[in-house]
Amino acid sequence: MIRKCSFIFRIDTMSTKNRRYYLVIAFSLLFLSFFNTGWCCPDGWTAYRVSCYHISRDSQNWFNALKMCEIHDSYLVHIDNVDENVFITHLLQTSNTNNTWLGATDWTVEGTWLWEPHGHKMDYTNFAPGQPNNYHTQNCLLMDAAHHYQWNDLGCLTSTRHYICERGQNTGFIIG
Ligand SMILES: [Ca+2]
Ligand SMILES: [Ca+2]
Repeated sequence: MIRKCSFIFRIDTMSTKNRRYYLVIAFSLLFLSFFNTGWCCPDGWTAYRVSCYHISRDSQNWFNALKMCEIHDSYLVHIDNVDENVFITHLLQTSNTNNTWLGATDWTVEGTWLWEPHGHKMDYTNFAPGQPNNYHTQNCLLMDAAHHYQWNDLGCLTSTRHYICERGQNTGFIIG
């Protein structure tokens, strides 16, 4: 279910000049809500900056996690900067989730990590000391409490973990 957002304007009590002024503001806000940040996430998703995040209740291998996020109109989470990394860490801690798949692999070139599924360059990293180590061929990315919520590479198919899906805000924005 999509959360509904509403606001009230009492334009009937305004002068013509003020009415015009407030209508310009209202339409500007409406425009920004569609093309910028928006204000709402669907039920069960947590808003942070321009995105909504959902921690899975199930555990899957990395590929199934990627697919499940796609089915739900989202993608396996990308962490683009330290602020988002702190937010995701806090999300895990407050939900008592020990670890989560992140949406990156070095499947194409060993040691070159990209955000999937479109292969976006990884500008920010937070690997734990000694990781990634590609132990017995590890090509998928995990954030893990056992590594103080830093990142570790893990086998994509041989491990099942919780996962976080990310989607942009605005989807399903309704005024009423
Ligand atoms: Ca690897
Ligand atoms: Ca590893």
